[in-house]
Amino acid sequence: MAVSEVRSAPGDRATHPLQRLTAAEIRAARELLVGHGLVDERTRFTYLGLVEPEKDHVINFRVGDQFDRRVRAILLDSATGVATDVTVSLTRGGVDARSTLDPVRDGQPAVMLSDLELVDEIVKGDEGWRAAVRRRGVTDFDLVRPCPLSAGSFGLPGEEGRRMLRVLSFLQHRAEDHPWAHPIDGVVAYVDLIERRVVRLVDEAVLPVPAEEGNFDDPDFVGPARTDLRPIEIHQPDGPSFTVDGDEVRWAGWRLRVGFDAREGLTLHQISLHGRPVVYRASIAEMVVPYADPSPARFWQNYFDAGEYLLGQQVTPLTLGCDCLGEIHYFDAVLPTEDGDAREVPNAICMHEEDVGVAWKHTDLFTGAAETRRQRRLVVSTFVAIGNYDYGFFWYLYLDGTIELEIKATGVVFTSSYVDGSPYATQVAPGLGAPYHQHLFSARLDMTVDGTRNAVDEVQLERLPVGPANPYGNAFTRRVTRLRRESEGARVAEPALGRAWQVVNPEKTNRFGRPVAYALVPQATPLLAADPSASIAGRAAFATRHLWVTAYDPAHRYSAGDFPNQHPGGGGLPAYGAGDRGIDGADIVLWHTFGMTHFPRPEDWPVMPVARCGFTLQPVGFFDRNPILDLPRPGGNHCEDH
Ligand SMILES: [Cu+2]
Repeated sequence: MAVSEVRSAPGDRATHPLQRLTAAEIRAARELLVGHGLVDERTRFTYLGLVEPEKDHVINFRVGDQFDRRVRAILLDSATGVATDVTVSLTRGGVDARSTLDPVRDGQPAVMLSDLELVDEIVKGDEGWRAAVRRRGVTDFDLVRPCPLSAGSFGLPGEEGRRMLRVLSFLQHRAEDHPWAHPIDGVVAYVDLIERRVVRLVDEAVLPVPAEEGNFDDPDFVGPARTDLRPIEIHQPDGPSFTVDGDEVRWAGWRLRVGFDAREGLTLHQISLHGRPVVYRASIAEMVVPYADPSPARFWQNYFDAGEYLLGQQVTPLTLGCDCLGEIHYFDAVLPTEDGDAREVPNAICMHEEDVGVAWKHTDLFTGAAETRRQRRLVVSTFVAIGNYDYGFFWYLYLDGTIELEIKATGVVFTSSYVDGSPYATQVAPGLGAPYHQHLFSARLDMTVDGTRNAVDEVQLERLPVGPANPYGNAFTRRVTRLRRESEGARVAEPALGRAWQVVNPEKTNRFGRPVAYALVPQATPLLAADPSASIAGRAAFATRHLWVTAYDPAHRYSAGDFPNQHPGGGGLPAYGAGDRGIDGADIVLWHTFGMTHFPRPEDWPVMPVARCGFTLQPVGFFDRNPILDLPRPGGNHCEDH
């Protein structure tokens, strides 16, 4: 294979195979697609991203080695609705793969940012919708905010093969009034985005539009700011302890690469500690927000925020002193536009180190020793704003080898009119409801614990029965079960037994002759609540198990499949595991479902205090002893004599 400079980007050539796409490369990809007759003025880029080279190639990469820069683009013909999935090589200037989506079998490309304007135009031009909204006392349509909501797949008559959205609308009292306070409930427009018309109007219960405003950013609404909080300032007089070279970060023995994708948002790559690999690639591969209310106006509400709304495209710039405190390093994000151009989001990723209290401590009864060491973590974070909600993705690397992902959910809850006694919503303001829902995330953890040959042991508490070997009934032990095939790798957490999953390397042992391991410790939060027969149970099958383990396949990237938008179901997990491949001593990927089942509280209105969920990866016999004995005694003001 001939390898040359990246076309139209000389001097801007990537120096690592996982380096994030530059604006020049995105534009070069567009030119290449135009040159091959795949793009014209009707074409919309619903996705464009780096195709990562083979894992072996990346792991064995040495500075100066040549590599192929490849890009995947999902193109939509806005006039016909025909979608094309193309992979091109910027290096070789050729089209490597190209296929047309079958909208019935394959699903639809993601919802686009421009669909917000499109649905506004379509519903406001529809006489039926205007009449239904008027019946609810709304006459100034300029103050109505229709929302482009993903349609799902329910086998409803006339919907097959259409590219659709369902539209619920909200009212503003004026331009700066937050519309979420005023849902225009009972009216749903089912919109065909290609024919650009309302194909069906649900005009159900006529409910009053809640009137009370919820303007958390208006001093007149919230009252004067409190004055009892004195400043907290973070100083690192000698600067932070990390170094950054392009996308590569080193901190306290850790080394990793930061990535950013239009769909997954923040990704971490080649995470290693003291030169020993732990995770090859970590990302949020999917997330879904299913709602509980079976009423005609909202039974269909299930949003795949990654696969349908593209987490990365919704990233927001971060501000020093507000979003991030201390000595910050920012990474900008470069994203494709719908025209195939590039746009930059400044300060999209924030990185800093944090003191997080005591790392270890002991005051000894006999020796009089009194020792304390302090813990720190490296924080790599990003925030996305998807309609009403905001999500923060916070990856933490700790000195002791722990890796943690914490998701912070905030923003504004989705709202409805509140009907007294509703079993599906909380009243948060007069006549205003916040419907029950779940936020279910799927982390894809491509593990490389001391190498690519890994296996998974399920470990949990086992109580032992009273008997000759346990006469006093106190005995308990640790049960270890090796998961040998993909069918055995689909597991549910068992919090009462402390069930966790250890990724072991059977070829690498610690000083006790035991395989080194990293454990996935789940929070064991509720799984998908919908009935197994529900449409969403097939479309978000990943959310019916806390753990899936699959044999590595570079094409297996997304927990609900490549195109969850309007997909009929069965994509992603468990289809990836249908071959029931061996996972014992193989290159494996862990997929972990976690999240929040949200029964909103009155305190979640009008803007929701951050709610958290996540998981940890913890070394288990990866080291031979406490790996942070070498932390220095704290200096400065921390630990003075009393
Ligand atoms: Cu919520």
